[in-house]
Amino acid sequence: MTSPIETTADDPAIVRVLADDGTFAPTESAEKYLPLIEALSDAELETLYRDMVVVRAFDRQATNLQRQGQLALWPPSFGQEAAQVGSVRAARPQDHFFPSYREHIVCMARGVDPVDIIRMMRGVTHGGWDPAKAGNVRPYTLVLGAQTLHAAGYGMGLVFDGRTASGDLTRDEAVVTYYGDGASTQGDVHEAMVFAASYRAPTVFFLQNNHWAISVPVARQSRTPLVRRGYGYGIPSVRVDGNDVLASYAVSRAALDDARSGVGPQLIEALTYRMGAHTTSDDPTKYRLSEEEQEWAGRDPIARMRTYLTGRGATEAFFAEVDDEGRALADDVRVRTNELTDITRESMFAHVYSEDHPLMTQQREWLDAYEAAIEGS
Ligand SMILES: Cc1ncc(C[n+]2csc(CCOP(=O)(O)OP(=O)(O)O)c2C)c(N)n1
Ligand SMILES: [Mg+2]
Repeated sequence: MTSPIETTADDPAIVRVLADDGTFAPTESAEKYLPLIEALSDAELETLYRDMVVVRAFDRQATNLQRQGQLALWPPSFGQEAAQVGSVRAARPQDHFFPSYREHIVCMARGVDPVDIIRMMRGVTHGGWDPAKAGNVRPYTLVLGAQTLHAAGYGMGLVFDGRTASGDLTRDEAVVTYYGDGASTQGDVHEAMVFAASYRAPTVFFLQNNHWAISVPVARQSRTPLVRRGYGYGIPSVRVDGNDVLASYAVSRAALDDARSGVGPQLIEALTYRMGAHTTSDDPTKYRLSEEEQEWAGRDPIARMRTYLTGRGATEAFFAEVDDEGRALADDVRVRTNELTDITRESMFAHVYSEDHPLMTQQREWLDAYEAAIEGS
């Protein structure tokens, strides 16, 4: 069966800079972005690679910790590193992030302690982190698409408060929100796009099309390329190879700067692939073919960037140092996860209302009685 998702001449061609094998081969649609890539220093290019390697090591460690019973659940970012790293490194310090639940490197690159992500997936925190101390990254949202409304609203607030579109790129604020191909069907996302467009909110809708919404393939829930969902709202929309970190960086940089300059919201559809399971509760061998997985393994974002950097003269010593850094971070995360203490029983009630509340008192009493009954039985 052919895919029902047919592109037409009206659709933007995919922006790609690195071919699957890592050679520098920009597509025609990538040409206008090349100056942004040429402006990157060697150190900045190395950071893009380093981020991808480090988060993959972290992600593998977290998956193992779940398997060892240390975490309730883990949503892997395996395979989606380039889309995420490119976009977060394209942002400016004053920007704001409204992630979904898989954007581990977005959090880490902005200063979130990876153990704070672990804490959430272990179920030993009621919060997450303080966005003001963590690069303006808001906590994860597991309710599909809800974060896009928060991001649209935050962008509207920036407009109302005059914190954007002054013409100063170093100060004007912008917002990025991440969501998936499955979430793109959610009503919330469409409402967010209506409001963001109407108010010219400086919000970038970063859609990671990883081709699967748990066991549902993207082809089943859309008859058109997802990038077109932006057109109906008058939102400039672009399709990028999400496994190409340079392309992801460049389109994100341009979209964010357009957004903060007063153009209004932007949509980026990053074509990538969820190389692992949806979460540790999922078994993808039940619903997808290994041929497909193999095909995407050939487009691994890390291998691609490594080949590119090697061609530019990066040494084996550099790659070994980055691998060591990944291992050290994974070790540190394991040690600190094993040291985490369980949440106190009292904190279940303490953080619901700012003051004592009769409902909480009632529930605490109920639990006391229940536990006493169990002990007595
Ligand atoms: C409103 C809502 N409906 C359903 C779910 C259950 N659910 C969790 S993840 C998921 C699939 C999401 O797929 P996608 O948006 O493509 O993101 P991905 O997991 O692939 O990153 C579903 C249906 C949910 N969390 N929230
Ligand atoms: Mg998906």
